Amino acid sequence: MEFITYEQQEFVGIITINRPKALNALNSKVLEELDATLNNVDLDTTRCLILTGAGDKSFVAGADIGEMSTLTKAEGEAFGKKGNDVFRKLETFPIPVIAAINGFALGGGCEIAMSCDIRICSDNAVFGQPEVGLGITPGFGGTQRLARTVGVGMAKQMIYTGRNIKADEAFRIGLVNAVHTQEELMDAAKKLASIISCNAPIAVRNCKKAINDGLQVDMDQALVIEEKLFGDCFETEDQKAGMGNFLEKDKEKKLKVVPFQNK
Ligand code: DAK
Repeated sequence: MEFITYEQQEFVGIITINRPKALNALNSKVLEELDATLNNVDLDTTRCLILTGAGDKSFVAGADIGEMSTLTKAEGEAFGKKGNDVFRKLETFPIPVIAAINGFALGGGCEIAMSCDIRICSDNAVFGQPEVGLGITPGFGGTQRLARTVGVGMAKQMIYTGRNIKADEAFRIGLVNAVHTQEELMDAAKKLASIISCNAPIAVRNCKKAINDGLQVDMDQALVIEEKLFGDCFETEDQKAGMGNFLEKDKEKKLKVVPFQNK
């Protein structure tokens, strides 16, 4: 692939958007390659993904403004759909995805980060939805996901003003879970991914689905979703081993309940 690299480290897959000369801006090719990369993740051997950008300056500086500038209405719609489809694929991907945000996360960059389950960033990270300054609205889910992530008031302020915020403010408003130095960011992401990967994969997947699906409906329906996914864990090797180890008071095993089945 030209713009995406994929690396597997034990149960963790690391996807890097690799277009540093354009600050990893998302053109059609990047979106297509990202889609293909997700399609090729081996879900039998991968329990968590990390998404990051190449270089030390930018995670993703948005959709490619050069490519977008000449689009017709129909082409703009097709480009928007391509982005929305791949962002939604990330959001609903069966296993957790951690965004390791190593610099600019503007426009589509902020939006792709919000499609991930967990966001951590480096101290030089900058977030924003500058689209109104370009004469467009956030088009890859920004108006929806930012409001759900940081609350309506703060999302409206960021989107209407187009003002960028730095890492410390992103942390304060809950856009990211943690801020690390640039040097420490990837190790922190890998550590988090590794902790997640040591837990029962079926349970982790079902938690992601329960949280995501439950947020779309009212509480009564949400609890039904939770019940189903809770029930789904029973009779799995994970559940038998996890509870069995506890009852046997096998502390060694309790800390590391392996091997888990992955499906
Ligand atoms: N697109 C294309 N190229 C970009 C880019 C971008 N978004 N951001 C940076 N680059 C390129 C620059 O053109 C430059 O290329 P060369 O001139 O070297 O060839 C190179 O990356 C380095 O950038 P700078 O020289 O500008 O670097 P600085 O450190 O001075 O500034 C910056 C960094 C991030 C502050 C600045 O590059 C910047 O403001 N970039 C644009 C950020 C931005 O506005 N991002 C939001 C894009 S709009 C849609 C769906 C989604 C979207 C739209 C429609 N539909 C549903 C249709 C999404 C829209 C967006 O994301």
